[in-house]
Amino acid sequence: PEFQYLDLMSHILEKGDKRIDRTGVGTLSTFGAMLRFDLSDGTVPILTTKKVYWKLAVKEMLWFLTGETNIRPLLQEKVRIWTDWPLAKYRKETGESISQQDFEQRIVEDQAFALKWGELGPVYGKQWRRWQDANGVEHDQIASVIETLKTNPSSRRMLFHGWNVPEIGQMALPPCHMVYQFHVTSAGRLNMLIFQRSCDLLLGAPFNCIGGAALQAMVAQQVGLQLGDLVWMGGDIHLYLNHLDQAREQMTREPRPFPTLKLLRKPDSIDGYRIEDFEVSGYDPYPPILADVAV
Ligand code: THF
Repeated sequence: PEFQYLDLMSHILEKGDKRIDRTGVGTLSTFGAMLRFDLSDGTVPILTTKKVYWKLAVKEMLWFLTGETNIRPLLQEKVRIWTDWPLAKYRKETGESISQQDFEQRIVEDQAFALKWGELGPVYGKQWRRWQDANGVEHDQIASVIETLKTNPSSRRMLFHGWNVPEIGQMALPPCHMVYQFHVTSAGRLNMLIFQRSCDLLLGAPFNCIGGAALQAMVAQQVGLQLGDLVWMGGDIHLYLNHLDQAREQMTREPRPFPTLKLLRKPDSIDGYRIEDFEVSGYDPYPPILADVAV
């Protein structure tokens, strides 16, 4: 299972197309690939060839589900993976060379500052829970998917989408993992597919797969289905040029079995989950691999 990820990494290292990207860092990239994880045995795709802070990824998913688009609730939960974009904007617009830590502290302590500087625009949470149509009516795509899974599970229309064309320009970053589609087998297993248009294979993909698996587990529990496959599909999949040594290091490591994930409680709705409800067992990773995120 983890070999799929490492194979993709090795393919990009060997055959990746070298280009300058939006961030100016440069990437080796390939276009179009799929990973498939069978979750039916209770396993969860948390990479073992480096330590992945899986709680950060689950907390990020819970934050998306609240419909929030401000980084303040993330920082209150000690999740710092979204700070770079508001921080870059703050530094650019004020000319201040504030440290990441000081910026984060101000976001947490000063609500007015957070409102002004912690906002990412109408990103994931907004589109998932409150997609606004031309008449101003809001659509809760998550609630719709859950409703259809309960009432018409053979539907081929069970998906939610983050790519809201007229609002792309207001987003700090347009959605990378942009479509989630659900599918129920005749045996009552819930499959889920993530389509990701752009993927930072070293730093992003491990998080995106964990967040996806957590979402799939929550939805399955809510609608009373067993877990099936998590299918991840990528468009532009890349290794940043300052991640190549890390990728080579990771590929020298022999994968261990994936850990298992258990939900300890069944909340009344998809909105009731907390990080304490997620129990991961048997996670025995290699040491962390440090890398800078391209902004
Ligand atoms: N932009 C880029 N260039 N890469 C991404 O992965 C990415 N995301 C989100 C939005 N834009 C992106 C942000 N998600 C980390 C993980 C996920 C991120 C951003 C950063 C990261 O640095 N992870 C470290 C540890 C972090 C920590 O301990 O706080 C790691 O080693 O995993 C992909 O959705």
